[in-house]
Amino acid sequence: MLIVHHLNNSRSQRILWMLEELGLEYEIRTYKRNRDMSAPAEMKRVHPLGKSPILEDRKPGGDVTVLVETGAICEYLVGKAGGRLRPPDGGQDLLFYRQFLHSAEGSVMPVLFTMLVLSKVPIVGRVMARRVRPMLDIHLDYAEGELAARSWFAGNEISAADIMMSFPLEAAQSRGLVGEERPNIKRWLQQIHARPAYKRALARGGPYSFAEQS
Ligand SMILES: N[C@@H](CCC(=O)N[C@@H](CS)C(=O)NCC(=O)O)C(=O)O
Repeated sequence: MLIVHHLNNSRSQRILWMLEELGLEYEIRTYKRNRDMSAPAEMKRVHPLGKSPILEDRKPGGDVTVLVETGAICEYLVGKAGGRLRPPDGGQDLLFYRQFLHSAEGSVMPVLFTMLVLSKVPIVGRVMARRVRPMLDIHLDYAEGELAARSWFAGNEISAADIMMSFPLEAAQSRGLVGEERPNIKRWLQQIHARPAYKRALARGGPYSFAEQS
């Protein structure tokens, strides 16, 4: 049995979407962010990091696997589903897949998170956030160019790389950073939001403010 420990308005939304795309059965344990946006202490009872997402895989014999890191969880689920949502071996699509699967959390999210934290600090923080903005623009412009070349991040089929990239690009859009100058990111966001599996994940996970603007 798969159990997703799901924090509202968080990265775990991607795991719900991934599970819906794969048609795997799962249960959700829902947690609500504290006023300062941190995760509640109960999440630390499941894993010492206490961050979202956490996936538990409770095996029939009683063994339990506990996984953290969205990308690692996505790869685990791809493996469980016999390689679905992953391009075939040997081609360029698989290289794109690995690159975007990792760059979502490894490159784009750190810059976005830095901007978010700085923008909450009056005066000096906002000035610093404006300095970080060009670093984010590099990533957004790159994503725009890649999505101009093909329908999805790793070729002409959706993959787990798209699911990973959804959170940073939705967060960028909700901050007004995906305007008319980035039509391909806009089109891609509309594509993901139109998917039945994405909608099912939203219905099961509860309110998710980043999905509202495409
Ligand atoms: N790189 C990690 C980041 C995990 C993470 O920071 N999750 C956020 C939710 S979006 C969280 O739990 N924040 C609350 C906290 O740190 O207390 C992943 O992708 O799983």
